[in-house]
Amino acid sequence: MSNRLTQLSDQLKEASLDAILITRLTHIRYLTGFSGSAGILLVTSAGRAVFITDFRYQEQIAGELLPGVEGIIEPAPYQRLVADGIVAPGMSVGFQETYVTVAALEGLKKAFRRVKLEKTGSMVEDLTMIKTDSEVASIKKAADMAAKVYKEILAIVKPGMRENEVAMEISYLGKKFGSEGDAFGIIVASGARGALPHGRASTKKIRKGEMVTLDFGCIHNGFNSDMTRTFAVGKPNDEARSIYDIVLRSQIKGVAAARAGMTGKELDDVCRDEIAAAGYGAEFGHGTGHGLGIDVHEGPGISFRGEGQILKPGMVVTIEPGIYIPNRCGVRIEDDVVITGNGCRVLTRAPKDLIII
Ligand SMILES: [Mn+2]
Repeated sequence: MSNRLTQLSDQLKEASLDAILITRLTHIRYLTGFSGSAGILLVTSAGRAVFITDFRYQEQIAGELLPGVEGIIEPAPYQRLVADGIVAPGMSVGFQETYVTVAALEGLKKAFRRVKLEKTGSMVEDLTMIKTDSEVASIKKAADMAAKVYKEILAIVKPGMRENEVAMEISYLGKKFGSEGDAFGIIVASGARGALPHGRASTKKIRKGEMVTLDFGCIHNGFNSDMTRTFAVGKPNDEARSIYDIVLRSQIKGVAAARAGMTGKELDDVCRDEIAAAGYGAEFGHGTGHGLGIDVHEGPGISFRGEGQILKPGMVVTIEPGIYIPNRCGVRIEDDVVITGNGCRVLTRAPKDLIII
């Protein structure tokens, strides 16, 4: 049985639960190795891990499931757990209320009669937040792929190209360099669209003199990277250049400050204070960053709400301040970093000084 499953069983005992039902696919992959897109996992406090999926994955589970995980092919997984006596009346079984739909919960209640269903909060997330060295290595690999994509894309973007054409090139290059796919919908926001923090690539053409913000990530072993860079196509105007310098200073300060023991809010303050001091506090309306791993957005939150989120060694977080001027332009710079014993190590190895192509 893997270390993670053992830790989860221990947490179940602490929470006085007999088992936990895991339905979030990224968590299932994390705990079992299964990379397919359907299945449920039941982990018991006694250390049993039962994964149930359907016929389509019969061959796949033989190759993928980690040692100690039992694989079952069954179209009615909840009924099967009851029929096999793995879930029985009187047991308390946890479920992931953040990801279970109302309809799924109703089905679960019907199948698990006289079973006490309990919410589990962030039980699995608390495990995934602290990365092992090999998990950090996977994120680093995904970050290296993204950095390589960025280097190549700078030679491809030309005035007149559409944002979604740039997004397609990013996606293609990522896969060429070994990525399992796009970590999320690629953001390409040029000119005035740069003021949209999550401006998905559109059909807008990139024009000379505009700033372009790219936000994308690669995937390795199910672990994501997430990077943002803003560059200029031809000489940018003074305003764009000036907010670039402020965001860069803020981002560099954040990376220099990040360390174990500080809260997400304290790290957010470091970046936010720099931008506010330059007079753009109101134009930085989002958090400074987020945890990163099997999900693109995980704990801890690096934001004004992150008071209770304490940074610990092994956490991987993003540091991504930005300034957005409505109808004119925007700049964001984002690195992935791993929190270490005495600071942090930057995983995103790509230039941050303003590049003008
Ligand atoms: Mn991000």
